[in-house]
Amino acid sequence: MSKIKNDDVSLGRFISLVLRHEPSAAGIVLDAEGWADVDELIHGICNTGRKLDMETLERIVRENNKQRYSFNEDKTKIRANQGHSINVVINMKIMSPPEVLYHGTSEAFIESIKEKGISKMSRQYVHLSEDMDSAVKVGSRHGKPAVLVIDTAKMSADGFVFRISENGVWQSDDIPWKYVTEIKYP
Ligand code: HQG
Repeated sequence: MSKIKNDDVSLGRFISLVLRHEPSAAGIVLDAEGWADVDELIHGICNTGRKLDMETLERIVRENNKQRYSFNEDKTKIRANQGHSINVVINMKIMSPPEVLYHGTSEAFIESIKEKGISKMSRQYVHLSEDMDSAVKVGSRHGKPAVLVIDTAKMSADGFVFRISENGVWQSDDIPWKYVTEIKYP
């Protein structure tokens, strides 16, 4: 695979911001299912002083390390696969999860999580991964990482529903502490 360019990474971050949290940063609006018009997105991003054309956007979508974005079939629309804080409906598949899933967080948040459970905070769902490494990476974004193991089998038995995004990130409603075990990350 070709090496991902620095510019693509920084453009990708901005595209995530626009498609998940703040479409107005590129002067655009999303439809109810989170889709942006591709021409509008490209023009909007160029208007911020950044350089973006269709070829670059296609490369960013194709090579993104977490496959964060999807085009519609004729590539006239684009959206983020998950991670939204704004009120759009992505319609992710409801699926039965593995016996356990992992949530990466910061050690600094543990006391509060013990008290209140794992909360969605500003996003639509709590994000969970199938492997511990991803959880460590996600947690490291917030400081010294802590990994929480979620007893998804018990949650499912208790009626909780789990969704999985197009790019394989599990999504849950708020998780009470009784389903959680902390792994101290060295
Ligand atoms: C924590 C990345 C205090 C929660 C990743 C997390 C992910 C609490 C932080 C995606 C709490 C919210 C999402 C409570 C939860 N008290 N803190 N009661 N409940 N928290 O960024 O999961 O690379 O909104 O543990 O892959 O870190 O951007 O969520 O630490 O899927 O594509 O509050 O972001 O994806 O932080 O990350 P975030 P997250 P991308």
